[in-house]
Amino acid sequence: MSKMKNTIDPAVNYLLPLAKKAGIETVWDRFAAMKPQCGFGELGVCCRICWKGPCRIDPFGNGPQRGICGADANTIVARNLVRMMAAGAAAHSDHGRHIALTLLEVGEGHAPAYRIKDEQKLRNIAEKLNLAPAGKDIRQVAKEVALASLDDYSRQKRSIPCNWAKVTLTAERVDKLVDLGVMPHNIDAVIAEIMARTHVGCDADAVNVLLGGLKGALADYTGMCLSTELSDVLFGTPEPVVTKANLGVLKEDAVNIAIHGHNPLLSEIICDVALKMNEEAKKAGAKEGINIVGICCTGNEVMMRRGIPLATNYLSQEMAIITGAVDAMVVDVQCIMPALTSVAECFHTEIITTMPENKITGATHVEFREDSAVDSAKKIVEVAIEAFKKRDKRKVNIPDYKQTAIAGFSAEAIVAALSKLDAKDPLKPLIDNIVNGNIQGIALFAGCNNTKATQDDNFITIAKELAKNNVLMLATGCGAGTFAKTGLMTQEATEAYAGESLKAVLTAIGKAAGLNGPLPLVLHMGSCVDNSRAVNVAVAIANKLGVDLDKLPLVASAPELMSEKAVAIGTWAVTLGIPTHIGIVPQIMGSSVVAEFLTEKAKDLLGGYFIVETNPEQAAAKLVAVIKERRKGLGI
Ligand code: NFS
Ligand code: SF4
Repeated sequence: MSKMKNTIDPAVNYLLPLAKKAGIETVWDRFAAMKPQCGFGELGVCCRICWKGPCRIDPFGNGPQRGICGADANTIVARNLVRMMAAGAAAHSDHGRHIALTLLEVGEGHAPAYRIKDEQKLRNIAEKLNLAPAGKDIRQVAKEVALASLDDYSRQKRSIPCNWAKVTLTAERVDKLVDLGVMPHNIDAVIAEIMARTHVGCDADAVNVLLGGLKGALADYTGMCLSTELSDVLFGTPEPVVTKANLGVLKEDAVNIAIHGHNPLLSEIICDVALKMNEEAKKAGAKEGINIVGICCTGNEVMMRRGIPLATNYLSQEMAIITGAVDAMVVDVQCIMPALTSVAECFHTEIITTMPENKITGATHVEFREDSAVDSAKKIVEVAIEAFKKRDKRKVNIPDYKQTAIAGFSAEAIVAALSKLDAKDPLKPLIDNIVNGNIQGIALFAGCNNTKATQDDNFITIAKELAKNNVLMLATGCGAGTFAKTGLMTQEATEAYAGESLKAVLTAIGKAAGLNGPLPLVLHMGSCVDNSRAVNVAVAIANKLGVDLDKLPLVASAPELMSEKAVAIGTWAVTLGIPTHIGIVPQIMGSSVVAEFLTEKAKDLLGGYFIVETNPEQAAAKLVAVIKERRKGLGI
């Protein structure tokens, strides 16, 4: 059997042999050392929920079929899975809570580093949340919106749905979710409920456990939705911006600061502060001053809002350090490999942790607090400049690979572009083109990279195939990183890969919007929490067509997913009625009940369902078939 390639990223392929020569271990070495991975774990049939265990179910039927307490494979698999959803929801919604609390501080006048950048958006949100903002002072509106968002973390009445879930979905979907008993009333309570019901000796009915998981996934949606929208209020709603992506964005003559993680509260301030500290960097010998680059979702956030170039996505984060040119890598929360500090030991690079609840042994910790954000940011930039002075020029190997990427397609930006074609009814041109078949459907690419797949390959293969089939594509998270690095977020990619009718529509919109050519082939919608932006667009289309989300020719794909957050996102997408492809075999196959529920029964119950397909060509074919089926259902 031929060995699977690690990656198709040329910058990574340039650096990997150098890492090997220098004896630096990377994620791919550790993956190889981990093989074969545990078969019980792969199937999800290993239980460590209590200390009578670990228990594992024999998938071949010869050994134990029940754990010591009597839990069977279905219970064990379901419990393991929904605990992942709870963790994903916790991660996203904790991020959301920080943003909402900061907005509250701004409203109360206590957070001098932050301000309301998009007042109109804040008022629109207040309107949506029925807070009657007209005539109110903007700080008062900020306070009320923040409190209404924080209510989604504290409401005790189970019969009242979360504000953000209720106001951002179609009415029909809200009713369905309430009827099914999966509408969250309180993000934190729902996460706690999942932990409680999966404690030893509680919920043992796999389908009931899964329904609890769906509620958790919707809590995840709620948290990310408020996180995205309130981030726009504080930092601005993204608009199209041209920038670059891949490791070639690092500069030999600059202090390179990589910002990595997820929460824009810190990275935004670092960007502001760095601009003012350019002279200090130059004094230290960096002719080009300070060069900020992004990694993972922090990278997406600052790319969307500021055009900061993206260095790389999840699986190649170590590679940024291996260039020898990163002076500081500043991390906050989520998707930060603990390996970074060991790689950094071989270089001068400072790994700077910033969150009290996210430290890494061997890193420098500079605590970040919203009330002293500017001081923390200054300290971080100073550490980077000091590190730059210690950089060993002989170890610098910046791969000469970077691509142009157009980012910044918030729902508002898409509507603004469309309104150039029809100012009164901006969605009309899009819907007309979906109805007449010029656009066959819409696909949202999301999620991570995973060592189990060749990095970036699934995304690119599927996207090129969908493009040929005239599918409009959106992307977030590390998937967006892939497309940015590979040049698919360009006008040239549209010319090269889009089917004729898709190309014509993208060209008409692009030209009307003053882009002097088509929109890019894949529209960059932002970080993973920004998946809610795609829901905004879908809900607007559904409402205009007078149908629910599960009727739209809309699909999602996370071809290289790995994180608990991605599991939560995929599950809410399904719960909202969206057929969702995953390209990695999920750790649920040890339970027929769970596998069947998620890939088949969910379709009757919710309209959405999971499609598991590891082969990208076949995945693309399946997604195209689903889109055709949905079109047929709509009679178009
Ligand atoms: Ni999403 Fe972003 Fe990337 Fe996956 Fe991690 S960075 S939040 S979880 S790996 S896409
Ligand atoms: Fe084993 Fe049951 Fe304990 Fe799980 S909860 S470890 S199946 S005894």
